[in-house]
Amino acid sequence: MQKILCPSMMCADYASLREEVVKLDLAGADIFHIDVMDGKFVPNFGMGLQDIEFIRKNTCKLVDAHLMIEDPVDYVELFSRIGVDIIYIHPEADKHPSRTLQKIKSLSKYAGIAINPGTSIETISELLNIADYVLVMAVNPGFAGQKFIDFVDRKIQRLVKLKEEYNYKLIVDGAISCEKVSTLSREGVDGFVLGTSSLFGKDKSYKEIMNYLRSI
Ligand code: S6P
Ligand code: MG
Repeated sequence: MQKILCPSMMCADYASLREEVVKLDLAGADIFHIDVMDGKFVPNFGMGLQDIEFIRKNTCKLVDAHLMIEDPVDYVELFSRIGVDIIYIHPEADKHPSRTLQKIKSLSKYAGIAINPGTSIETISELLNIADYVLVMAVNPGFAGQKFIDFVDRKIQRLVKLKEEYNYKLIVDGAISCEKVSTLSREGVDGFVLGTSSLFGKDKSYKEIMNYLRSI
């Protein structure tokens, strides 16, 4: 199975963002992952609309927006307008997540749910009926460079099984090392958000790292 590799752009070097996007694109990135935070749903801020527009202009690959914001329904049109292809919302941050997912689909975008380590499958299972992508958080959202929370493994295994019934792509976000890519892809996870644990700030080029990740 071909792995879906998603560089986390908040970990990129902003001093040379255009070169970063081009290098990642040529290295084989599948989806540019953009973390959007409002300082309320998570205790951090980032990334902005200008960042997204800039990245969108410099690649033809898919771009996602991981909305770590409260009441995402108010903003999905805006993110759709600036050219994002996949919009992830946190059901924990939305009073009517199924309505928001339907709205994303009505804008001809892929609808995704991002679920926190402390969120159980039971509380979001109905949303699997309409989600194109499920983003499992292996860290509490808000920051790069954290440790993988081991109890999430069980939830990942259960979500792998449920894919057959609901037909979504399963992506894991947070503390994804090369070892995690290897074990989780063997278990049936489709894709990975790559940040400081595997891709950025290393001695090897993006191409070498992504080629290696595809080979394992
Ligand atoms: C976390 C965010 C993630 C991080 C990514 C960083 O709030 O949603 O997308 O950017 O996890 O990767 P790493 O390897 O530094 O944890
Ligand atoms: Mg993310």
